[in-house]
Amino acid sequence: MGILNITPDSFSDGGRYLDPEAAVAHALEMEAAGADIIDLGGESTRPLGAREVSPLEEIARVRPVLRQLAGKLRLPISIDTRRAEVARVALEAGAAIVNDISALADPAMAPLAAASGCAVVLMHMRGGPQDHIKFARYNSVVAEVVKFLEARARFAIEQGIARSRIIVDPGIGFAKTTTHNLEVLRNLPRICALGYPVLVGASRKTFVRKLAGNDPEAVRLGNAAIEAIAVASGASIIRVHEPAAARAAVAMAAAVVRATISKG
Ligand code: HH2
Repeated sequence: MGILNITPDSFSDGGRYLDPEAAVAHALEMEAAGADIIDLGGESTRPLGAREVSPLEEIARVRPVLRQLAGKLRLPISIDTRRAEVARVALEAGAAIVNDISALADPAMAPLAAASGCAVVLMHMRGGPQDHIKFARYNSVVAEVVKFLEARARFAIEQGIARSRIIVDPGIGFAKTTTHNLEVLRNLPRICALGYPVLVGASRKTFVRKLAGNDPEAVRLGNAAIEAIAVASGASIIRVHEPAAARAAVAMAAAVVRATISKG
C-alpha cells in the first residue's frame, strides 16, 4: 500500500503533494514502482504539531486528486480518514477501501461501509491523533491490541460489514512507545491469528529513525527490515512511502517463508 498524503504537515512528506498534479504524478509513480493499493489521506496524524482539519478541508484536499486519478490509476484506492463525510465522497469517486485509524468511531462510518460494500481497515489507537501518546500504557500491549481489534471487527460485522471485507491493523506508533511497537511486531502472529488480513504501517515512523538511524538511507533500510519481518510473520498489507524498496523486501521475505516465488 503506497502512501499519498495530501497534507501540509505529514510525518515525512508534508506539503509535497498538496498540489493535485504532484499528487497524481506520485500515485502513478508508486503504481509503476509496484504498489498494489494507493492510500490517499487528507489529515495528518503526526502526534506533535498536526492541526485538526475540518471534514470540508479534508474533502477539499482529496477530492481533486480522486477526480484526476479516475481513469489514470489502475490500482484500488484506499481513503485514509476517520470521517464518514470524507469517506462518502471518496467512495463515490471510486475508492474501494476505507482506512479508518479510529476503527469506526464516527457513528456514520459503519453504516456507510456496510451499504457501499467497501473493505475497511480497523486500526488500534487510544485517544486521538493529537494526544494518543499520552495513552501509551498497557499491562500487556499485545493482548490489549488483540482484544480491541477483535471487538471492533465484531462490531463491524454486527453493523453489516462482511467479514471478508475486514482488515485489522495494530497501529504501529499510535499510543505506543518504541518498546510497545517492538512488542507488537514481535508478536504479529498473535494478531494474524484473529483470522483477518493484517496491515502494518511502520514506514518512516519515529521508532525506526530512533533505532536504525536518522539519515534517509538508514531509515530506508530500517523500513525494509520491518517490512520483511512483518510479511514473514503473516502480514498481508504493508503501508509504505517507497513501494519499490518494499516490493523487494516483501519478495524476499515471501520467498523464504512461504516458499513462493514472486517477481519484484
Ligand atoms: N499510519 C499513519 C497514517 N495512517 N493507517 C493505517 N491503517 N496504519 C498506520 O499505521 C497509519 C495509517 C501515519 O503515518 P503517515 O501517513 O506517514 O503520517 P501522517 O499521519 O503524519 O500523514
